[in-house]
Amino acid sequence: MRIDRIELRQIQLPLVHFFETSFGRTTVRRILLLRAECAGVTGWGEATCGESPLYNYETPETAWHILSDFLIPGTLGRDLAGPGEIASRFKPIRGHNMAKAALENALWDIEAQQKGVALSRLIGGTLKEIPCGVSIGIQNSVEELLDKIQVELSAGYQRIKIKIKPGWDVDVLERVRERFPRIVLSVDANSAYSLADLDHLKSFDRFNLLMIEQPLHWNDIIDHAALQRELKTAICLDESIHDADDARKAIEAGACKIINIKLGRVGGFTSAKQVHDVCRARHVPVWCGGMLESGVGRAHNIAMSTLSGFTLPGDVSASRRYWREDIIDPEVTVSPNGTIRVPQAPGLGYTPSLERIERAAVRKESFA
Ligand code: OSB
Ligand code: MG
Repeated sequence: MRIDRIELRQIQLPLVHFFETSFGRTTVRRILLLRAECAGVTGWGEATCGESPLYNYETPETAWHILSDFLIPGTLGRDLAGPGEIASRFKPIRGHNMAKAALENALWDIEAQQKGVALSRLIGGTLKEIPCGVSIGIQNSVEELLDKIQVELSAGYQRIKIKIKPGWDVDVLERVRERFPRIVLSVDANSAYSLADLDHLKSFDRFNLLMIEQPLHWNDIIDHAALQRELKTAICLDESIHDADDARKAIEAGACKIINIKLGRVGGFTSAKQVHDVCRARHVPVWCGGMLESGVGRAHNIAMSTLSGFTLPGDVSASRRYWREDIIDPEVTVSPNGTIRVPQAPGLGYTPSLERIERAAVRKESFA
């Protein structure tokens, strides 16, 4: 495989509803899209960075820099054995996994089209339909949160995850459990607590949560292991897991019982499959996390979610929850049972609309 041309675009897309976590509120997404050409076949990738370096240190601007100054020059015109070679070739570049994933995942899209198979099948996925949950941000009031949960349950979603932070946690959970005593419910703290909050976090056990996601420091494994020893509720790690080795160490240390796999955070499909395999061998369930992706990243997440270890509903949900109009055709829809049917056409199985992408673009550069 030899890549002839790569284009980077930064697009700006307003969310239909703001999304708030313990680290802040997002109203407009700025997303870096990568388009690669290989002998007439086009593949797409998305860098899933936040607008500010709060979830991790990457932003659309750091990804642009790493891609345009290092990853793209190291890729164009070279003979590559396949998309997996991107991961090994750029291993010496430390971190910047979301930039790496944008490039590698576009090459997987190309290879799937060249082989005439669905991307899900190319990466070894078997599920034809994936179970879906939703991630609901911090709201202006508990009433608004309860209304939103009701809307998503009525749409069929199989699991509700709510964002929490100190001051928006136990009182909110009391009200949620009072109204919805039996729903499958998770919380995500995005690192808003420390071990000093141990007794407070232990009090969450009474809410019968499926998991508590990333309660402690964004790079920590050790303190999470100490916390997991004290909690009945399963800890799920998100921010702390960057590759398969992190997953192995976290599981061996007892830092979590579940792992959230995000393609961007771990650097693309090659690394994500390795994380999946480490977890599967140790009987640790995984699920696919989201980063408020556009349709391109969402399509990659759907393919990822078809691997057999993805036994829990992911944060992969319908396009309309995020965008007035998504940038792919058709948009992603969710069935009344809270599932997404996995496309079987070659490649992504969704077609990015170059016209809508160009309309949303605020920056563009081509490399050949
Ligand atoms: O921690 O899972 C997270 C969004 C932005 C940054 C971090 C996270 C999230 C989500 C949203 O939870 C999931 C989605 O709906 O895409
Ligand atoms: Mg998370």
